[in-house]
Amino acid sequence: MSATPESLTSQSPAAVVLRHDWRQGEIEALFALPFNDLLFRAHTVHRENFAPNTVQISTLLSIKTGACPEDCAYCPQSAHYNTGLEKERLLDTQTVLAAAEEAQRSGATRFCMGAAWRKLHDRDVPAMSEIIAGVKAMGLETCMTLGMLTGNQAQSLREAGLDYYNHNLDTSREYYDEIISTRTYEDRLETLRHVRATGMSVCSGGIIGMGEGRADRAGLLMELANQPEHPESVPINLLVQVEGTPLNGVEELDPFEFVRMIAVARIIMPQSQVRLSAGRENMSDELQAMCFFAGANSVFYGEKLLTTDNPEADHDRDLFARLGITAGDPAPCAD
Ligand code: SAM
Ligand code: DTB
Ligand code: SF4
Repeated sequence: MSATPESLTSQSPAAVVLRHDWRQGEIEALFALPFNDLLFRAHTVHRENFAPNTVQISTLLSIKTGACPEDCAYCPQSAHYNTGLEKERLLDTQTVLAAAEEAQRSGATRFCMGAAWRKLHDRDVPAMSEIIAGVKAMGLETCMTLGMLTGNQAQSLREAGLDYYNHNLDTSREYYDEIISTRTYEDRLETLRHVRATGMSVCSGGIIGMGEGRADRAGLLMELANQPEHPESVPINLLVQVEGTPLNGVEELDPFEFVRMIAVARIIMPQSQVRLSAGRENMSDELQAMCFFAGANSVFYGEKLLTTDNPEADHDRDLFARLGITAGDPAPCAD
């Protein structure tokens, strides 16, 4: 396969080939395209694979907040940094179910629950299973992010009804050590393999705007696309800078580079949901519209992410209306 961008994706939906052998240079060549060319290509791929005006909405809830033993340099929940965050114990099932009901009433179709844990402990599996079963019974899709999982734990969560497990690679292999020292890249890949082995859907992406270079952004996407199967959901987070974390004050990313990241993700993982994730609070409506054009078809919806702010639900409803976007499940087009 040549490294010229023209040869990288197929032209018609029937012939879409999901590649798992991307090379760094090919992905960097996509990033380097003139902006309009890149957007045109990404949007074409988007239309070939998804209804172009449908965006899936997920609502997040932090079910266990703060005091995390990991040292992720971006994270307000790490016990290594003083961010003034109020820690909370694991929420009880009824509190989580009440929040899920509220999310469903405001239109979310997936409920994502996050815990500030390095890894899931076996003692917490029954509580997680009870929560999953309760949320699932409401007719919502379920997603959890609880840190590292063993194979048996992944299987238990799957049996309880978990649809998605979120576990991010966060950045490129090369830049990773600048960001986290308490968990390896290989640890993350291992958890993803355990999740995949159960048949659950994988949600995995990363964060940009952490001072990394374009090669790292390309490297992250290459790792994601070169998994044996593409993650069904790929969250692209823009760093939310939080006072007290080591990354607070890092140079801000050029907004067009964020759009490029979405576009390249769309081209190389044509049938994955690409989620415009954290960081929307600092994005203009116009920038978000550009991300939807470039292939983003999922967002986090509701006033809060895990611990930081997200746009008001009313604002998002209004933005969707102005753009003619409908909230719904952008299942890959069959034809
Ligand atoms: N503790 C678990 C773990 O890290 O595996 C799950 C929760 S953790 C908060 C989930 C993800 O949130 C992280 O992998 C990271 O990608 C994202 N995240 C955390 N802090 C962020 C920030 N300040 N800006 C953008 N994304 C962030
Ligand atoms: C993901 O990729 N982004 C979400 C979700 N998965 C769990 C979390 C964003 C967290 C932003 C910082 C915070 O609110 O604490
Ligand atoms: Fe802990 Fe997850 Fe935050 Fe890392 S990202 S410090 S593992 S809560």
